[in-house]
Amino acid sequence: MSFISPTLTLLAVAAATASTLAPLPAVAAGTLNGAAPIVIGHRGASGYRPEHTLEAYTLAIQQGAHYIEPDLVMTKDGELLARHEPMLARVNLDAAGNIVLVNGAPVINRTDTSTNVWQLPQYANRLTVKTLDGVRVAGWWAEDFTAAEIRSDIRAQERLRDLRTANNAYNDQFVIPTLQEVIDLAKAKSIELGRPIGIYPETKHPTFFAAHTQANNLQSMEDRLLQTLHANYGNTAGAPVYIQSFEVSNLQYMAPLTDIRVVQLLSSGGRPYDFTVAGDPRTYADLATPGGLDFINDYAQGVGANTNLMIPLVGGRLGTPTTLVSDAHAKGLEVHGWTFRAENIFLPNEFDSSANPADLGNMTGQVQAFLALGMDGFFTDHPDIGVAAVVPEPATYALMLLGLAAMAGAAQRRSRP
Ligand SMILES: [Ca+2]
Ligand SMILES: [Ca+2]
Repeated sequence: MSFISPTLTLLAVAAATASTLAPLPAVAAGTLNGAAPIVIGHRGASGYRPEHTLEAYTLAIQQGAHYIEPDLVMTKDGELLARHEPMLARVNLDAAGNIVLVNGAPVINRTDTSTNVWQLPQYANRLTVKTLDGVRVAGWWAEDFTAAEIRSDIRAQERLRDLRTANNAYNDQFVIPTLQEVIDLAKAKSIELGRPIGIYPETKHPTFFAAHTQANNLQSMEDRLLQTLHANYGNTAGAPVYIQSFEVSNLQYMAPLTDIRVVQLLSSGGRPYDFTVAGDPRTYADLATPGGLDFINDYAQGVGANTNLMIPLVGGRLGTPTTLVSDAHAKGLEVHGWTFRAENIFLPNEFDSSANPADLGNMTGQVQAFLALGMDGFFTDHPDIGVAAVVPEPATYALMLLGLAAMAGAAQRRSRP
């Protein structure tokens, strides 16, 4: 008969197990409203499926993402479609700005081509060079196609075709969804799973698309977005929706027209393109200062910050955290970080698992370094890893301890003669 009581044994097992788990304290308490951080499926579960497809969004939801993120571009007829860039496929330019031809054929850009349009002979003559936010870019452009053409003829391809090679197996199968289809998916899954699935739409290149809608007498991207969101969710701050943009003036335009939450994206370098056009010298770095956050607080409820603005990289590794999260919280602004990707090529080097850039490393460690600052949510290409990296809520821990008690009891019974 052992002197060690079953209760003590249980506690010892629980303590030993807990010490091997992620550190618990104060992470959730560090968020602005004390809630658990939200996991945003960045372009869907884009680590596993071609981005911005219903299949990628569905997988993100299955993996536990709280929000799914459609980037929005516009078609010739003013429809909002989910794509990362207006270019459905992009081709390379030479130094003089001319399309590179090899054996008479243009050469696709291997990180900015997300559909098969470049392989469709009927659209070969729509390859066009344009100026996008001040940069010459060649490709097939969403605004040069009707929504019907894109949906009937064009299919998604893996954008990172040389890194996420397994995802190429899904090429040429999935349609390019409309915003309404993304909303319909989120709503259907919310009912099916009994938990709210939000959407986090981004207006892509607002200045660029304002020129398109004005030239073609179309409803603006912003009016179309708000009309769609209000029709589906109502005009309410309680809608499971955040609207995001890298530009400022289109958020300032929308904010007084809606109660839906607005998030100002902050990049690690440069300035909002509408500031460039307007001659406003402020940079994203300026907007990330306390004074800049005061300015943002006039129209937004949060900031979507590049990870480098929270913890800069030093020699490829995480350096000393900035005060951005606490500064934003002091203004009442949420902070959502981007982008957490599990492949070694994207991870700070201390979290790499090997020298292979495509291997998955320790994204959990990276995420937890940012959660420790009180980050309120984050965009990730790997929602399954992101969800697991968020510290379990107390209720989950109670269940885990009950499970451990059962295991300890079973072990004791087995050890009896
Ligand atoms: Ca985005
Ligand atoms: Ca790395």
